[in-house]
Amino acid sequence: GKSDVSELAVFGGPPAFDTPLVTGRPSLPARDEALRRITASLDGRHWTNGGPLVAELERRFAELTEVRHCLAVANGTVAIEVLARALGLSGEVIVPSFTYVATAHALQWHGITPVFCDIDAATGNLDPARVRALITPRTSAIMGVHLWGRPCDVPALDEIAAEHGIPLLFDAAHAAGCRFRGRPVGALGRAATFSFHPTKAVNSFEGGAIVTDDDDLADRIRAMRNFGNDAGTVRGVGVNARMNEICAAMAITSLAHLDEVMDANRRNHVRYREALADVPGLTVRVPGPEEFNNLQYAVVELDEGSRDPDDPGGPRRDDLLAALRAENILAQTYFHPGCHRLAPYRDRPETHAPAPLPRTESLGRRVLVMPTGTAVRPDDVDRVCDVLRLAVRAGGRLTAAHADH
Ligand code: T4K
Repeated sequence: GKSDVSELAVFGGPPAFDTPLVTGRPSLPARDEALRRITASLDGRHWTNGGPLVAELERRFAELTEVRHCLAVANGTVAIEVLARALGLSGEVIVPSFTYVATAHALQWHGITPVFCDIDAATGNLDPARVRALITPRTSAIMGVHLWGRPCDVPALDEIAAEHGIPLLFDAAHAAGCRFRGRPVGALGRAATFSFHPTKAVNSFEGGAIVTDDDDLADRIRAMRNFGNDAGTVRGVGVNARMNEICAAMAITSLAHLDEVMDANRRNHVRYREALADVPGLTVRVPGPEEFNNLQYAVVELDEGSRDPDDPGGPRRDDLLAALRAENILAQTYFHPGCHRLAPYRDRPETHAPAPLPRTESLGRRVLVMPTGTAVRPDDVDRVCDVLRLAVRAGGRLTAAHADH
């Protein structure tokens, strides 16, 4: 690993990695097992429309999530869309701005206004006090995001939803395998949606799921993802939001090896924490006391002071990001600058004017989401941390250097 600031690629040294070390590289813990299931499906010639593998995936995921129903769909975005339609949501839904834009677009796509709510900086999740302040007669639901797998403050959000007689929903895209007070996060709220995108702990090329204990809601979702048709019973309008069998084969295999992926994530997370413990101004975000986190997101946070653009000495996130990328370390800045700053929301005051979002904006400027997963080895993590340590030590010189790039 690098040991002197002058070795940094941003100052002309050779990059730490010859090929890009990527945040989001999918884990593939059991390639041959996946291929066996895929081959069997090809030979079985039942490739979608309620095939045996989707049924098996739904059974396994419902069991893992300790819910009565799991409805597998094409991806985590359409999962939110179908859930919103099945619940008949309209008007406004309160969501965090500090999330991936899919959460907002899935609602906006159906004419529902996402009302962006600020977060509790300590958790990155919806701040219940801010949620309460944003409820209007047009609010039809609250959708929390278990951001980076960290469960929301469910009891507080539940109380607000109950007071107003509206459903509490969760976008649990990051949180497969995560638990809150011992319970799987999918069992919390009226319903939850998951993503099985390659960047997630459970992946299926493309895929998603909606989980709920509500029998009638499950029936409506089962029909709506299949043109309104639930095994011959037509229940009105629907679309094709189905998951195909090949994706189900991948999801089943990924789910069967989720513990291995979480173990690899944990090994890397421990390494990030140990290797960065002595680096001033950086903190590796850690799970809360009441949760089990799949650690699919390894998040390094710059302390508040260090983001001051006028502080010549302190490291700034964008400087560290440039230094990392010069080394072929493709850290991400999830989720900066926040959905409320993205088109079309930035030009639509009704989505965020009610309240400024200072904590969303502050956290978004101070986080680096680092490479992890089974494709990243602990000694890769050590080399990444050597670069971070030297980049922080370079301080203001880094700003000057990368400004030239
Ligand atoms: N709700 C939340 C809170 C979400 O975070 C997401 C998705 C959703 C809902 C919607 O679920 P899906 O409809 O996606 O199932 C990536 C993912 O595309 C996105 O699924 C994910 N959240 C988001 C947080 O991350 P980008 O814009 O960063 O994608 P991209 O193409 O830059 O990929 C990220 C990195 O991963 C790249 O550096 C390369 C690497 N990668 C990616 C893919 C797809 C691979 O190495 N192999 C791959 O196959 O959004």
